[in-house]
Amino acid sequence: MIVRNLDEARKTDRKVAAANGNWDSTRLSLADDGGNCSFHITRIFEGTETHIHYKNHFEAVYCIEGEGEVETLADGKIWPIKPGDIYILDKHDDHLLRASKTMHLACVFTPGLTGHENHRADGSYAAPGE
Ligand code: 9YT
Repeated sequence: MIVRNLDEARKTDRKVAAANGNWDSTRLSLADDGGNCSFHITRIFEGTETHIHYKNHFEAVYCIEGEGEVETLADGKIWPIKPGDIYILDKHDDHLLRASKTMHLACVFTPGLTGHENHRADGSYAAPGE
């Protein structure tokens, strides 16, 4: 059994900030917990646009608070996101994430992140062992 608290975790290196200042992410559960997934609470800051392309991971993203949109680059489609919505990158979708009001998101990655991954120039995270 493992129990962690978001406010406590935010005071530790479980909280990772984007190099460009667009978001922070508190990684409440990581690969070393053994679940083949990781679970994060991410804040996407108001007025930002972030290019994301998780070539090596599956991600499901549930919106708790805030407002924004996802643009899938393969088809130019805009997906408005509000509290209660989940979006699932089932095709490793290359996309832009924009927040019009700071978004609080619960994110699950498979395979799980190991801890300090930050976006590379192509919007991806390294695969495990890379
Ligand atoms: C929604 C999204 O992927 N935002 C970027 C940060 C990521 N959720 C993470 O590393 O936790």
